[in-house]
Amino acid sequence: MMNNSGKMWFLIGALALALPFGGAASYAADIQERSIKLGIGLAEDHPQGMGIKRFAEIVDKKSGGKMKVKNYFSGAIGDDVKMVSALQGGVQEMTIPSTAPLVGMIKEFGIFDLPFLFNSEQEVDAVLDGPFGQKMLERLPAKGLVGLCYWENGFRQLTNSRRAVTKADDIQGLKVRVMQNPAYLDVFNGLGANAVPMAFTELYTALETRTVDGQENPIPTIQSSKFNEVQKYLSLTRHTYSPFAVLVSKKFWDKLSGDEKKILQDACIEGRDYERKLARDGNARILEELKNSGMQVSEVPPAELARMREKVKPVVEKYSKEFGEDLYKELQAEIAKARKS
Ligand code: KDG
Repeated sequence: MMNNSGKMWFLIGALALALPFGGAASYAADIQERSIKLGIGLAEDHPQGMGIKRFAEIVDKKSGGKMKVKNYFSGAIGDDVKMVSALQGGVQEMTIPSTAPLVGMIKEFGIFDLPFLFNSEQEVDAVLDGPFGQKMLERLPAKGLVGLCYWENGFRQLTNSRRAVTKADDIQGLKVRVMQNPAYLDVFNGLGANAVPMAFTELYTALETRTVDGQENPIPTIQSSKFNEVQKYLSLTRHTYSPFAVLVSKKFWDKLSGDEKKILQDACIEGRDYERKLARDGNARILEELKNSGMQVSEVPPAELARMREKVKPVVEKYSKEFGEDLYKELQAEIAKARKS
């Protein structure tokens, strides 16, 4: 039978072992066996795919192996809209959609879909990880969801199979797939395209069969979804920054202890920093690989980007009113603050 001093050294030993990995010991013992179904629409080799693998490792380590995250990639358990409603129904625990499809539930999230808002990732991080981004996440519990933090989808670029787009007018008449989101529809119709709303899981086939001429997504998605196989032209428009929202089912969240919630919250932040770095470090390399794979990559001159901005001004005015002038002004103020810093 171990005497007291023996017990004391055993405890210190256990703590010393656990602490470097931010192990379970650092999260008191209020952790139960949990299985967490996490589904995404993107592929395993996308920064988001690699991010959720890292997220699962972190949760496993911090919970001493009790909280198990089971990952599903490439829309295996549904598209964004389907998975979000699965969370609301409590039949799935987590998903990480772009914020764009969330506007069907909370229209104010559309504020992130307005074009040409951000000039840099630094501005994005300051706004999303700051009070404005947090305030937006606080709108989710009323819809049966809990938003932990934002990961990076990225600045969106236009691709198509018909012609190089180097001028604003080159977009005229192109049939372009957009996310199921009214602002994206109006923006691309405003640019002269024929915008077609469609779930991400249907996009590759629609491009391959030429049901649509083009689409717009960040560079890591163009590669991991192999759009270069069915799209010849890539134009670096950076027209909209698209965030991912890391979501948890509120039905599941409300069952968790404070320690379990903290594990998921901390893992979201660590996973975020890992995923953003992967996405940003990868952009230049992937662009070279897309060029080498036969894609014709075009820069769009600042004067032509300014013409595109001008063309979508009425759309920005319409939606800034719809989402709320105060909210829009607050966002502009946060961006201006970040731009100065
Ligand atoms: O499920 C994948 C989507 O979340 C993400 O790729 C969204 O950017 C997106 C798109 O174009 O649908």
